[in-house]
Amino acid sequence: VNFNYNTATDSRGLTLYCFTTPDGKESPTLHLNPGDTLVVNVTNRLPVPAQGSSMLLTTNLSAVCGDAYIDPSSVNMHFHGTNTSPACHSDEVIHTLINSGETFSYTLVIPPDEPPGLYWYHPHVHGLAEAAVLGGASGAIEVNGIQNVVPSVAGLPERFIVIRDQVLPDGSPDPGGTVPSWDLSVNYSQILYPAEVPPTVAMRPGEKQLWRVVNASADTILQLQLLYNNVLQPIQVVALDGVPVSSLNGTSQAITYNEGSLMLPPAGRVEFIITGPGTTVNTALLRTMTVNAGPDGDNDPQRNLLYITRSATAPEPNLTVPAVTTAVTTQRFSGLATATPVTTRQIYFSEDNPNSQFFITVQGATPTLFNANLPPAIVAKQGTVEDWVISNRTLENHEFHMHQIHFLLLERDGVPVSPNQQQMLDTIDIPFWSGNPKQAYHTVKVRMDFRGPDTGDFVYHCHILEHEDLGMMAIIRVIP
Ligand SMILES: [Cu+2]
Repeated sequence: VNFNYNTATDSRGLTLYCFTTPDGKESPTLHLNPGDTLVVNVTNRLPVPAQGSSMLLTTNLSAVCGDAYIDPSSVNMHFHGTNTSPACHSDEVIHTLINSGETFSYTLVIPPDEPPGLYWYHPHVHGLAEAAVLGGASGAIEVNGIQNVVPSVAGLPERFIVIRDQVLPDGSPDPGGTVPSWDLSVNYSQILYPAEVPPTVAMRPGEKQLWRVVNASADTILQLQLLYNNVLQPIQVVALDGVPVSSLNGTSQAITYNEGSLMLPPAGRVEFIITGPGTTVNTALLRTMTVNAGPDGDNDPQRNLLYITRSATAPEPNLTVPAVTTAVTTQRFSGLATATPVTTRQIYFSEDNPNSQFFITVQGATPTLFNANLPPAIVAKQGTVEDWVISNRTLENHEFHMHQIHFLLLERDGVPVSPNQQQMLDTIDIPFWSGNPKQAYHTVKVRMDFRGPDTGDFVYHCHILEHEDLGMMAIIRVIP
C-alpha cells in the first residue's frame, strides 16, 4: 500500500492529519493474513517546516532509521498490537523519522501465529504523536481468520468502527461537567460539542453482526454501553486487543462472555457480536459513559456514539466474516498462564504535574523523561516470561501499553482477576490514586511473554499520547 501523509486545516481552524492512498482513500482498513508481508511506502506530503526547527534525534548514528533529524513535519508508523519485529523498516518507533518530501518503506512480516483480530496503525514520533492522532492519522488493521478461533462469527456481516478524538476549537468553554476535553468522531463522522449528534446505522430486526471497535483516540478513555429502550444490552465480547478471548485453553477456541459496560482505553480494541434491535425496540444506541479519570485527568463525559435504527431493508455492511477455513494449530502465547516467571519487576507512573513532566520508572531508578538516547530501562532475555506489577502514583488514570508483545492480565490491586478478565492485552488502564496517603496506589500485575522470535529495543508507555509526548515512555531491550 502506498500512503501519503497529508495535513489540512478544517473550516473550524483545526489541524487535520491523514494517511491517504493515491486513489484518495483516507486511512483505509488493511486486511492481512497471518504470515503475510505488508509493504507500506509512506511519502510525507507535509509542508517543509521553518528553517532552524530541526535537530539531530540521537548521537548514536548507528541507530538512525530514515532521517537523522526530527522536525515539526516528522512522522513514522506504529503497527499497534502486532507481534512483529522492532527492527528498522519494521515496527520501529524510537528512531524512525520520515520528514517532509521523503519516502520510507516498511516491510512488516506478520507472524504465522499472529492472533486473528483487530489492530491499528498510527504515527509514533515522540513529541508529535498526540497531535497526529488527534488530527485523525490512524486506521484499522485486521488480521484475518477470527472465525477459525471464534466459529460463531463465521458468516456474520461485520463493521469496522474507528473512534477518534480531536481538539475542540478555540473559544470553546473549559472542560468540566458536560464539556469534554476532546470531541469524538466515529469513522470520521464528527460528534461535536455541544450538539453531539452521533451518526446512525441501520440494522435488520434482530440481526447479528460482528462489530470491531478500535478506540483510536489520542487521549480519551471510553466506557462503552449498548442500550435498547434505555435498557443495557449484553455486549458479547469475542476478542480484546486483537486476541480472541479465553482462546489459550488448549482447544484454540474462544470462550465469549457478556459485558454490560466495557472500558476501552485509548488504543484498546473490542470485537463483539451485536444482536440488532428487535421489533419492540424504539431507541437503540451505542454510547460512552462518563469516565472519572481523576482530579488531574481529562474530562471524558457521557456521549452517544452511534444511533441504531431498525429496518427490514437495511443495507448490509460491505464485509462478511468468511466461513471457517483452517483449524488453528499453533497459537502465540499458549502456556503463558502456567509458565514460571524468571523475575517480578515493579514499575510506576509518576508526574511533576505543575511542570508537565510525566514519567514511567522501574522502582529504584531515577524518574527520567523519555528521549531517544536513553539506555534501556529494562533488559529481558528472549525465551523467558516475566511478571510486571505496574502502579499509578498520580491523580489521573494512565494506560500502560507494551509494544511488540501482548501480556496476560493476572491481578488488580493484588487480587487475581476473574477468569473473564484474565485476557491477553496490549493496553490496560490503571486508575488514579486518591491522594489520601492512607490509601494504596492502584496496581495491575501482568505477565510478559518474551518467548517469541523478536529481540531488540522497543518501548512501553502510557497511551494517553499527551503523557507519552511529555516523557512517559521507556525502552526495553530483549536480548537473544
Ligand atoms: Cu498517562
